[in-house]
Amino acid sequence: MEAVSNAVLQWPRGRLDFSCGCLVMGILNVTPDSFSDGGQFLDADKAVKHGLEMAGQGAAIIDVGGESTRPGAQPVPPAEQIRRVVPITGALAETIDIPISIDTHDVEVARAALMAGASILNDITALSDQRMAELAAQQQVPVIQMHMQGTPATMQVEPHYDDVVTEVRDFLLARGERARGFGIPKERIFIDPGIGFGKTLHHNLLLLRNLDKLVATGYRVLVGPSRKAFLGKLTGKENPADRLFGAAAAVALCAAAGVSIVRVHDVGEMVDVVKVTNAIMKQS
Ligand code: PMM
Repeated sequence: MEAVSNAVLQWPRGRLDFSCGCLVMGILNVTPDSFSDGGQFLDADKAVKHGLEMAGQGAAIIDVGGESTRPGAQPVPPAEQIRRVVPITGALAETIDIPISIDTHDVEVARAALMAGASILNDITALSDQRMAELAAQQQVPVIQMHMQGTPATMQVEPHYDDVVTEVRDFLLARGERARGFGIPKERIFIDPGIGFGKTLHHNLLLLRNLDKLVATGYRVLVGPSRKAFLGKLTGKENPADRLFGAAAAVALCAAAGVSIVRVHDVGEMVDVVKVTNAIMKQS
């Protein structure tokens, strides 16, 4: 399959340089209830400060979200998400020159965040609402399309696949084609296997073991293993904040497998992990 050839992704409102390998996206959850950092950044000043801190630590993108998607989470109305994310997105966009992505599947939230200065759409429903695809095409912004089985409210109730790697890859390929049909060029489409979204430990491990199959689609790949439950199951660390070294192992593997972006909480540490892995992978 034809790969995205150029190392620099440029669009009217942003730029990402993949020439050194994998880049780090820093997570900024403006929510009371995210599993890993819920409640920490609800205060706008604290959230902006944390965003600036992550940019200073070497994040290439800041991902702002106003709705928790942890297992069992209920949807947050768009107006409340907008209230949470727009001031922070605006303040960050004025101060830092790295792109800001908006983590939402609601088109009103996406539109408001783009107006405030975000320039990437991160949609865990892979543009299920076609107005999201139309918005991305019209605004000429990159999109992240993630795989999920079910919805956050139900996804961890007995997830089932006959062949998780093939099913996730085929879904993402189909969504990639669909997005291109809306006029979004291939180089602006990222695909994401959705670690922890309707997946058992075994499913997550198989997906991470077979990242080369996603990379081989020719789409750029994003992976979000940070602090997730599968790391707790493997290490016995119940507190998500204690899963740093587990996440580091997964992040190194992602970078070695040719993943373009890792979505993480612990930016400073993961930037080091990625720098070392990228350098090793570049040697010939
Ligand atoms: N994970 C979470 C939220 N948004 N977006 C993408 N593209 N990929 C992910 O894996 C992903 C996401 C849940 O984690 P969080 O509550 O720590 O943000």
